[in-house]
Amino acid sequence: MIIIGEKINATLDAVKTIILNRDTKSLLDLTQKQVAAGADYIDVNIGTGVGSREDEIRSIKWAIESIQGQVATPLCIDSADPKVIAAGLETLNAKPSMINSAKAEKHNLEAVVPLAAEHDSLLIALAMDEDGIANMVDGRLRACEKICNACQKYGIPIENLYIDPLVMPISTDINSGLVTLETIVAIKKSFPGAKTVTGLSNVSYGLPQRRRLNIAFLHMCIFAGLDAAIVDPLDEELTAAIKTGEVLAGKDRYCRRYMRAFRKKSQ
Ligand code: THG
Repeated sequence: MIIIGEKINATLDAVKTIILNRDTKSLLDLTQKQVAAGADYIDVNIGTGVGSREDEIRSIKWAIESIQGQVATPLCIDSADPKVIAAGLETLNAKPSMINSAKAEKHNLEAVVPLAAEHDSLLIALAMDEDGIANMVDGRLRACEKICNACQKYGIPIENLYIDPLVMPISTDINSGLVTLETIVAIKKSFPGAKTVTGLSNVSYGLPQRRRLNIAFLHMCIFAGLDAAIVDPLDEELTAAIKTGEVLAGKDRYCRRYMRAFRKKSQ
């Protein structure tokens, strides 16, 4: 499982303050903690929701300039605005990198997929199109097909594509979790080589004891074939759950990672 550390996200008040104050030290601290905890990529989302596109472009440039050079771990540029993604990619001088995200809307695909090709970046794409997020698996798969076609058109190897099946709260639609799980299975079957990624925590929105649900859902997603997750790598329960889920699903040869993580620890 590829772990994408989610903690640099300007929707969180503390992170918003770091970005608005250009607090390089705290930004690096947040990055380095996630790296030490085992993050494979660091998601960088600087959209504070208060400023203009130009503000966001300045912020993404600052964040990437501050981090790269100090940290070898690759970055995942998280923005819905292709112009902000482009500015981030231009600032990045390290490879590989990851774009988060494109979606299956024609204009968005035409803007974002070529950026992944140009910068030889991995690409996260959301299983939603002009009609939004489909309630059922077949609708989400149609969005995936548009994404795969665009990748083919612009020469993105399918192995570089990470499709997000999208997760909606089960508190508003009890079938939400199931649809995500079935979409993961269907993506792996219909688009061989394509990878899957998701943020988990939406599933438990509005319910008590969210962490329990997130971890149970993580295990189900691993069984369904999830390749990467956008999570808090500092959450030890969750990172332990990745190890237990992967070893049980036959994804940890000789139980090696499980043994390394738990051998010396007490029950
Ligand atoms: N898919 C893709 N990208 C994504 C998401 C996704 N990027 C953003 C998001 N979802 C993943 N990132 C975060 C970052 C922080 C938190 C959750 C997801 C977080 N949430 C706390 C919680 O859930 O309890 C607190 C929320 C708050 O205080 O506002 O910390 O799904 N491709």
